[in-house]
Amino acid sequence: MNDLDSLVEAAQAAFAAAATPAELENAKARFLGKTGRVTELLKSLAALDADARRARGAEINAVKQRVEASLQARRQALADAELEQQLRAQALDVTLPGRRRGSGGLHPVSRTMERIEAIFGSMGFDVAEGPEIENDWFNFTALNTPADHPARSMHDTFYVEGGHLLRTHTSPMQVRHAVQHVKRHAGHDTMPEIRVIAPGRTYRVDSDATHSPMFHQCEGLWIGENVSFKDLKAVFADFFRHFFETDDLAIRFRPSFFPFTEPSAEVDIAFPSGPLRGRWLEVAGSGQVHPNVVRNFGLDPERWIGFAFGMGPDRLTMLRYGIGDLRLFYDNDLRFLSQFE
Ligand code: 2NL
Repeated sequence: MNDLDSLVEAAQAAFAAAATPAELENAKARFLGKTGRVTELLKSLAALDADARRARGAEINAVKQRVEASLQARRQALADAELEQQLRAQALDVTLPGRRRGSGGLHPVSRTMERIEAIFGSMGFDVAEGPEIENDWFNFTALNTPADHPARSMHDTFYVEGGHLLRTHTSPMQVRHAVQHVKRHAGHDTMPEIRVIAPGRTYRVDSDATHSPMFHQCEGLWIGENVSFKDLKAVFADFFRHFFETDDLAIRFRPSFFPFTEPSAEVDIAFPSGPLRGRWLEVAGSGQVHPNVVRNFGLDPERWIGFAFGMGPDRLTMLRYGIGDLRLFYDNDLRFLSQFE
């Protein structure tokens, strides 16, 4: 191999060793720059006579062209690699599955509320919803609550500005519904029965494993000209059998007291089998609507009579799913909530 061939090989090796465009340009300077090895060869032609210069000049030019071609090839290779690398970095895998939003689910208490509304709806009850901030008349006075009743105290009820309060039960909504119903049919000989439930949020100053300052209630009211306790018992039997999805269930009424009903009764149910077998569970309060309350609806208590009840959807949810601590409903822990999706 002559000195010119080995020069070409040295250039090719140097270009091949250059890993970046900057390294390649440095390598180029060593061969084709002002003091580069090819340039020095060309300068050496000056010392030759005309014939020798022509012959040697042609050889060196051929070398120069091979070195330049090698340089150009390496530049192209580095540019191609750079582009390839960029494309790889920006690559989009269109076959990957999309990132979906989780489907989520209803809160267990919301599921209970929907079930309650559907079951009572099938028995002809309207659903009345309304304000959580109430006044004293709708929350207490209309419901025959004495002026000095402890429930009215600030220890039990959250009071807000302007003498308003956070409703302590959903009964005020039933009073609103009844008053409107009576007004709508005023001046007629007959009035359709009032048959309504009022589900929703309620508030009391109370907080432990079985009480939350915000909780849910569903009240019911049925007023007609011939509505009695036997209807109340039938409604409850129907409701709880549907709600717990079993006919195997006993119901009992225990005498009790509420200002808004007379007589009043606590409602217990018991399952003869299953995990809750044999225990009487308190599930609702109820009673015949007090004549004073019927009068506050704008009706004559001598003609209109009926019953009302109140139950706690939070507690019904705990019984249905076997949940031991009410606070789980309000911690918003997805490990708990996602079990109901
Ligand atoms: C309970 C007690 C009860 C009522 C609620 C009521 C509503 C109107 C008129 C008369 Cl508009 N009464 N509601 C009656 C008896 C009991 O609930 O222990 N709830 C969980």
